[in-house]
Amino acid sequence: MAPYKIVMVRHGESEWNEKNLFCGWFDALLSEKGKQEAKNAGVALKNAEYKFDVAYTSVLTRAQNTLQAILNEIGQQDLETIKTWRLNERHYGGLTGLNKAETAAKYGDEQVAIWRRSFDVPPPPMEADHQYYDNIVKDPRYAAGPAPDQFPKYESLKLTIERTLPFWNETIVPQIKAGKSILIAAHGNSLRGIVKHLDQLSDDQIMALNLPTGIPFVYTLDEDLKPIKSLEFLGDPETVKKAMEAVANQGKAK
Ligand code: DG2
Repeated sequence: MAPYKIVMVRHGESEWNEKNLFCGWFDALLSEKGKQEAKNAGVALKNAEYKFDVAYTSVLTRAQNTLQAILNEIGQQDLETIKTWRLNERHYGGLTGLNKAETAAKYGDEQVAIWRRSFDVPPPPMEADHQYYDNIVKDPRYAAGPAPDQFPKYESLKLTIERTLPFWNETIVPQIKAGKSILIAAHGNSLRGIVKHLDQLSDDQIMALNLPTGIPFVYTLDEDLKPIKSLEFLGDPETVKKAMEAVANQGKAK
């Protein structure tokens, strides 16, 4: 049945992306621009005549609403959808809620680049007195997991991959191999983890990848799930390039 195709998309711009705040597991909603980006993602998939058998998303509203907007556009409103915390954004720990540019002004561009893009240096932990600690830890959507003793207080990309990949391997891969057409709507860093795995990128190479909001991308995979084509965006290359640069620049002091 190979080659297989799988489509992924980072959610549209969130209200916290718009304000340039570290978001992580905080449940920010889509901004007006983000809603439009999600709709546009659906139009791009419709124009490319995509239909899906199953969709996967995180338990966070910005990813779910992006997925729903896409499904509405392609006429698959009722598509089977599996939601899991394992596709959540990486947990930004004590940085959650801080402005990225202001944090760079305080700690330096280099330190913020390490927090945002290093493979295994985590952000500082979210302590129990953090403004958003209860909001996240006591959220009933996490009753089904992660277990309290495994509930993250922070995550590096490495730690994010350690909880995303089991879901990829155990749930998504069998569906790909069964020939199912799959759409994943998730987050900048949970998707960077999947890209790193698929393309076997080194810990250094993955640092340079910044995924834009709301632009779907396609992987074409051989029978061993090795990429034949990687990261093919359904968008104008110049727009994609500018959107990626804009994401990279969010962590720089203005
Ligand atoms: C962003 C990613 O996550 O931030 O948590 O602030 O994809 O859910 O908007 P998303 C956040 P960066 O790692 O790009 O700073």
